[in-house]
Amino acid sequence: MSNDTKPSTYAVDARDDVLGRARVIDNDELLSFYKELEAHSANAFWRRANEIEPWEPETRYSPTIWRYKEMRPLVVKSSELVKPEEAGRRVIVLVNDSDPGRQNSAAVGWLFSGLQIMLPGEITPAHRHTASAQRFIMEGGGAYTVVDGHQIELGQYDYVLTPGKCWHDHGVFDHGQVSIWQDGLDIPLMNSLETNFYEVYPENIQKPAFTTNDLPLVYGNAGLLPNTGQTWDKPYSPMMIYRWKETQDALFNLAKCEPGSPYDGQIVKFSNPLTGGWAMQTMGAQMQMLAPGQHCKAHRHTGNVMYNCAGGEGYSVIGGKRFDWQEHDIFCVPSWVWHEHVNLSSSEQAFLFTFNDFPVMQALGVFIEEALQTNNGHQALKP
Ligand code: GTQ
Repeated sequence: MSNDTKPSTYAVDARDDVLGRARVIDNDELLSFYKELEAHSANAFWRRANEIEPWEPETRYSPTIWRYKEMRPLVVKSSELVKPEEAGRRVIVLVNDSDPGRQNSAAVGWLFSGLQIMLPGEITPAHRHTASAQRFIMEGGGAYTVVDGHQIELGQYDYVLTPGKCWHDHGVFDHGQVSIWQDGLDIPLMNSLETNFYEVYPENIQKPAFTTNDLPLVYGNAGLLPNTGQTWDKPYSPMMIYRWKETQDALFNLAKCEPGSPYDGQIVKFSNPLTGGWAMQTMGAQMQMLAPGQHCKAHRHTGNVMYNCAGGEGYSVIGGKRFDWQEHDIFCVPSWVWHEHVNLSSSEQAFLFTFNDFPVMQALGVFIEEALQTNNGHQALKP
């Protein structure tokens, strides 16, 4: 990890004492050479080489859990203190304390996440940005989003897209209920790439321009695509929303036929029905189901993941530490950290919704995965 104040400039790891790693022993002559370089906005590579090129990914993010019983009252409180029209979006951001600069507000890696609450009759003003967004509906009813003029109704445990550059606004109908969802955005990635633009819509909200729910009605019918000259040329899924009932049915159907993944149990990816790929370009999402009593094996991979428990109770061992979770709890697994999941119930399934930055890793050819080989595939718990 980079740290400019560290006096030693090389080799902290015994593995670095080999040809091909930086092993220069500083002397007075070198130290004054470094000063000379600094005066020219330059540095000697070997002073930082072993940090800049770690043996394996070194995440700066900590595994973190945000428990709903603690978060929900805070989210509700935000709805008493500010209006969404004042806040732009009334969102409580999930912050990873180990992100030192926090300039990107990352919950983990390239992923921003927050909890958004909407009361009956409220709206979030229409806007758009380069960053892509997705939402996992945690509670409520009678809520909707409008994406580029397509109005979509939101139900509990639905997964809904707001691809980058699309106009969007949300609301809850007067007859609806208090609605809370988890937002996930690629803001940290877009800001790091210095590509994030933001625009407000000329009116407070978009007028729905199509039949309500038209996109899922047209494109969301399990393998049945319109053959009526419809052409969809956007780089994201035309379905726009994935309903909980279909997602859950898919997992139960899968479980009738397949043993599932040793690391994830039964797992489905929310995919673009036209391509079979992820639903959006920069972020992916999945739903997994752990069988009663299932204790998965540990693996690790590049890419970052936010979890949201959509039913059941269990725990995950992440980087050797145990995190107990129940419905609505949110936690993260940073890049290249060992993790394994356990369903604590002997009679009920456990469901974990996840979103990730895997599409970026895969597009760049740097999605790397490894299974734990020792201890029968389970981590030793750290005290
Ligand atoms: O509505 O796209 O949680 O722009 C934070 C920033 C949601 C959104 C958030 C956003 C959005």
